[in-house]
Amino acid sequence: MPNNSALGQENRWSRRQLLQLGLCGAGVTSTAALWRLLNLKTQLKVRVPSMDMETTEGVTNPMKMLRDFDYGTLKQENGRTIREFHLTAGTSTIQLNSAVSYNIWDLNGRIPGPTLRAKQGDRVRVLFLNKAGHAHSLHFHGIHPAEMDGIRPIKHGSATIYEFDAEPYGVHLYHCHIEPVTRHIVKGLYGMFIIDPPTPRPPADEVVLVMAGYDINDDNHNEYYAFNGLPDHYMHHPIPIYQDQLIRLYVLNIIEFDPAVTFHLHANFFDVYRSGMTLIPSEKTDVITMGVAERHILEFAFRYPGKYMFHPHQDAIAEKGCMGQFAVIAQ
Ligand SMILES: [Cu+2]
Repeated sequence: MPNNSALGQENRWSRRQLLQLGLCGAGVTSTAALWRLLNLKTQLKVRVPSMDMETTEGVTNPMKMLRDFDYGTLKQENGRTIREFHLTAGTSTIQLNSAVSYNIWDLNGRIPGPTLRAKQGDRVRVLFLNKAGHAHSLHFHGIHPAEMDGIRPIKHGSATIYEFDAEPYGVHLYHCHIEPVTRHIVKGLYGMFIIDPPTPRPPADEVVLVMAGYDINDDNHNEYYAFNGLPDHYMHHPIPIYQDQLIRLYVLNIIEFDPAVTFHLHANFFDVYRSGMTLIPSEKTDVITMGVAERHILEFAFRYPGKYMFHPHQDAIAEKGCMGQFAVIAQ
C-alpha cells in the first residue's frame, strides 16, 4: 500500500496547499493541528487490522474490549433522541494467571463494563438491574441532577433508571458508588462513558484502554494490575495497529489504592486531549500522569513497523500486569 496518510504526507505539503487549507500564518502552527486539519480535509479511510477474538472468552476478553462501543438503543420521544442502555451487575470469577482466580462483580458479563457511547445533547437512559448479590449503584461522571447521581444503593434483585442529558462531551466514566467504594471498584464495577462532540472527531482507529488494579487479599494494596481486565494480556497478545494510521486512545485510570499512575508509550509521542474535553490538543508528550478516575484522549501514529510497549512508568505496577504492546503492521 502506498503511504497516503496525513502523517506520511506531513512533509510533502507545499506552502500553496497549506494556504489553501488555511494553515499558514498566525493561526495553526502545531503538527498535531496540521494532522487534524489534513484529516478533516482528506476524510481518510480508517484501516483497522483484523484480530483473533478467540484468545479468551467470557468475562475477560481484552481483545474484544479494545474497539467494542455500546451505542445503546436509539429512540425518539417528544422530538428528542433517547439513547437507552441496559446494564446488569452480576458475579463472576476471573483467572488472573494460571494459579490465581478472583471473584468479581461484572457488568453485562464483562470487566471492565461496557464502553457506553453517546453524542452530546442526547438524552441518556440507563436501565440498571442489580443481580450481584449485594447493594450497588451506578454513578456517572458528567452534569446531571442530584437524584441521578447514582449514590443511592440499589438492592440485590432491584432495578432503577438513571436518566440525564449527555454533557459535556469528553471521556468520562461510571462506577459503583457504594461504600467501601474502593472495594466495589476493585471488584469490577466500572466502565468508560464517552460523549462525542457535536462535530465528530477526525477519522481514526479508536482504541479503549482501562487501567485497573486487583487487591486480592483485601490489604488495600493491589497485587495485580491490568489493561482491560487481564494482567499482561496485551504483552502476550500485542494490539495490532497499522503504520501511519492515526490512533485515538481513550485511556482511563481506575486503579484504586495508588494515588496516581502514568501512561507511557515507547518510541513515540502523543497529543493529549485532557479528559477528552477539547478538540485541540493541549500538549505533546510520551508520558502522562493520571490520578484515580482521570482519563484522556491520546493520539499518535507510528512511523515504523514493529512492536512497541506501553505501560505505567511506575515500573513496579507495570511488572504486576499493567503492561502491553502495540504490533505496528507495515502498510
Ligand atoms: Cu457496588
